[in-house]
Amino acid sequence: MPLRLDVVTIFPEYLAPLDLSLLGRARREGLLDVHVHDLRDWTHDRHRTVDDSPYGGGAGMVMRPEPWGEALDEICSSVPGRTPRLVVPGPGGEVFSQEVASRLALEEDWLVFVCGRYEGIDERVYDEFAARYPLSVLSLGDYVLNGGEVAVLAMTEAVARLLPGMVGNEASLVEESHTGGLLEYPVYTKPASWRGHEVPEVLLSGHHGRIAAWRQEQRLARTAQRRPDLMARYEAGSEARP
Ligand code: 6GU
Repeated sequence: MPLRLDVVTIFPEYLAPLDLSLLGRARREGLLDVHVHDLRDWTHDRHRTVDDSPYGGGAGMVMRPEPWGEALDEICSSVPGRTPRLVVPGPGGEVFSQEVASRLALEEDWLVFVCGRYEGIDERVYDEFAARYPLSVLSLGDYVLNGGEVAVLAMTEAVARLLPGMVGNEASLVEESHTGGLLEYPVYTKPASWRGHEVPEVLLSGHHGRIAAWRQEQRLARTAQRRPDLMARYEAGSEARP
């Protein structure tokens, strides 16, 4: 069964890249079944209004609950016998990591992405649907985007490449899983000398043991330099392991 993805947004054209490249291939190969919906299709006024000013005052606009309620009622009940997980992208969520991506790819068969805009969606929409469906709030990291659409693109790409049956992913995923929480080593190809920059000698040596040791050193040095947070976790982990 393909992984079904529904995306509800007021900017369906933002999701056009879902047809491209890796994601497009996953769709063509029948591993992904993507449905993008315009939230305004569930409004009933001539201006197709989806937002209003916040109760209690304050800046900006809040998405009204009624269009979300009708859209999610219809979409979430559209496949008889199946229940989706709702995914709400937002800076206030659990951080989306490789582990979360892997869990979604391996354990879920239907995700409904709820893309908020403006200052957010009326909280009662979450109260209503969290009581009826599993729901995850997921953040890309500690910065603020204008809406969930770009986050959906990032998350769906991270998930799609992990789907069982995605051709070409077997070898590269095994390699990735072997990096054990460290950053990747640097890679080089021909020519051996370019603009005065040389490929490290060890890589030309043909000595597989020395090459593997050099790559591991590079991983450790890079991780310590760029991601001290990952390095601390790696060191804690290697102490815990015998
Ligand atoms: Cl998932 N959504 C929005 N709106 N901003 C974000 C984010 C998500 N992740 C980081 N910033």
